[in-house]
Amino acid sequence: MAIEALIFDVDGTLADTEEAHRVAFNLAFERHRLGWSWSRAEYRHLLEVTGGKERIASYIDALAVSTAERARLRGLVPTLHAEKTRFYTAAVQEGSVALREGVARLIHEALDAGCRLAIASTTTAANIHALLASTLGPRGLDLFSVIACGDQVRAKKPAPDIYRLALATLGLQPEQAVALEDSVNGLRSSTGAGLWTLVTPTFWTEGGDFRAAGLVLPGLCEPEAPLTGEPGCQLKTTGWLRFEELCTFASPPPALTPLQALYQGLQP
Ligand code: XBP
Ligand code: MG
Repeated sequence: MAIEALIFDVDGTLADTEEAHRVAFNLAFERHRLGWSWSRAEYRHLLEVTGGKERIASYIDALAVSTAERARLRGLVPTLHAEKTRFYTAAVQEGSVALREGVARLIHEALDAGCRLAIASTTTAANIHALLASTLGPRGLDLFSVIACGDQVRAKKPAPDIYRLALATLGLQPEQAVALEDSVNGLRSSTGAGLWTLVTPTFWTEGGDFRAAGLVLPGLCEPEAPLTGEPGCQLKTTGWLRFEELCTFASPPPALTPLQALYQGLQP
């Protein structure tokens, strides 16, 4: 079945955003004089919880504080997260976050081939709009037919809900689309929705159990900076992943019947 849509995760897949998120969280904590500051190592662990509000709440639940203090801190979560989102979108709008290598190229190859684009992300619409506008220009948002994100679903990744919402809104079956992810939570979500998934891990997610992925690559890469050892290791034609080859991975041509194989073998 032909691939009719690419469904992109955002954080870690479209762009390596988690350092900017980490800094924004810490700025919000500082603004509220909480004395919290998430290190890179701590944040890498905290990323096991998807969703910024849920991440702050899980951090609070692990604090050694009284029940009353925990309740007070829990009451701050929406305000803290809104503040964090303001810091994050401001940083993105200043151009501090770039798309990962090969993402813009793959997006335009897919569009040129008549393939639609969608997003399935845990982050907020505000963050996505800021990122697409700052990296793909004022019409960046218009390149995507569907943006499924944040609180649109009750159960966030690794639940499959956000990918199911994206597929339903696209009007497609899982076999007609491909998911692109960076994390184990994301992979569990996309495969839970029945999607063949390409995983391109980052520092924040590398070393995860990606066995359910259809393909794992360090990145999409570019002609001028091809993947080491490619083509020939996993890729067949070029040292960067082209839309056409991605489709052959996700939706391989049907196996030849014995007669077809015989006939093909007879071709000069
Ligand atoms: C990754 C997440 C998000 C971001 C922070 O989302 O889990 O929570 O870490 O963004 P994705 P928010 O599904 O795009 O990988 O604070 O807006 O949640
Ligand atoms: Mg991600």
